Amino acid sequence: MATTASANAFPDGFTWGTATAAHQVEGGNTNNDWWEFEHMSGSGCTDSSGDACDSWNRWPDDADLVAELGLDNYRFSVEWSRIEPAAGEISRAALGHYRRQCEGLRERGIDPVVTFHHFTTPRWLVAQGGWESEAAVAYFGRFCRVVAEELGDVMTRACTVNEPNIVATMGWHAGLFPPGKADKELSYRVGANLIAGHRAAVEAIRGAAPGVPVGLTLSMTDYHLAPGGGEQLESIRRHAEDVFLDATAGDDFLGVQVYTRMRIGPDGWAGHEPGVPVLDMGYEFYPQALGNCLRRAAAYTGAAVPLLVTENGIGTADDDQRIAYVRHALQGVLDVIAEGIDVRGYTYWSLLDNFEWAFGYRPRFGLVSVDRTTFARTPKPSAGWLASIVAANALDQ
Ligand code: GCO
Repeated sequence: MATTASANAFPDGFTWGTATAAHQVEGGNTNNDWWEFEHMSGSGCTDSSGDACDSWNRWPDDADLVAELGLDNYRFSVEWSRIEPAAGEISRAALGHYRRQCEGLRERGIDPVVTFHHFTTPRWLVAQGGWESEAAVAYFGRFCRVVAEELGDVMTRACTVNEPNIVATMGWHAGLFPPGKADKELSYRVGANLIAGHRAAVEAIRGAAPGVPVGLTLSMTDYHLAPGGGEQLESIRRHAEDVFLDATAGDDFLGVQVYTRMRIGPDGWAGHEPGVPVLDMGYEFYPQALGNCLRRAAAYTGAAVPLLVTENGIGTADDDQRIAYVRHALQGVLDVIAEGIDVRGYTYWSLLDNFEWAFGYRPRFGLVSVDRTTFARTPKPSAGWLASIVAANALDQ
């Protein structure tokens, strides 16, 4: 890693990006499990994703926004159900759309970072058992090969599966994501299939797009011990993170995605610490979590792969609070780098206020607001603030 010129400067070559996901911004993604779940009574979803941010049509506007922020990369996902609307039936039109998106980003001097699976699974695969079935692994590997063959020469980085731990836990244990089940043992089996899917994706992408760095993007939480929570914390962390960290051996990078802390007591989550602000989604305002999780990822993996922050952000209507959160989180990144941990870049989640899954459109993670009727994009003050940090490649205090 290059050394930094001063205590608040990031290393030369440190990358700066922002991110979205197809189902959260494109609109009209009706052929996947999320669309079905959002319209299922009793699912708990507050909104339909509907038109989302109309980014299927307005992606050039999004690319312009990323360029205006001076960011060097943009992470977005491709929608499996658009590219393969039925088993084995490939839409050349959808592949062409994503290729044009990558080319458009590169024309603006922005590196396309492509996520191959970001929470959504095609309905035809769900009808065959989805990720509860090991058959999903081969289907996903085949899909990844098709996409990598099309985008291999225009994408800069490949993220295989976004937060497989969240997909398994929220869908099959908490029941807040599709298919809305509450079966812990089944969630572990789904997690194992998603891990196999990641391995199949790495092999397929490396075969079709040799030289493109490929890795997993994993949700990590800064777990803190509350009195009597020792055994619980180890068990939760083993199933929620460690088994997935184990699956990254041999990858080109590990994408670390961090939002908050959780206090764990003898009965699991031990609630919020009195006096700590609580955000829209019930998260503690805890930006220190990013540095702590980067330290744990490096320690657990033995720093075997370089780390990238592929998601960090805050769902808040208070843009000043967003700036305070990101400034503190970035200070944690600087501290970790100063300790010798290889962190290659930071990605703010998200470019746009978008469809926040079961929470709908209420949580505002975006640097840019989106009018829900006209889809007009309006950068927030935090966008200009982050742009100034990126331009200086240094923190502002
Ligand atoms: C996730 C997903 C994103 C979320 C973001 C805010 O980490 O859950 O990658 O799709 O929108 O994290 O919750």
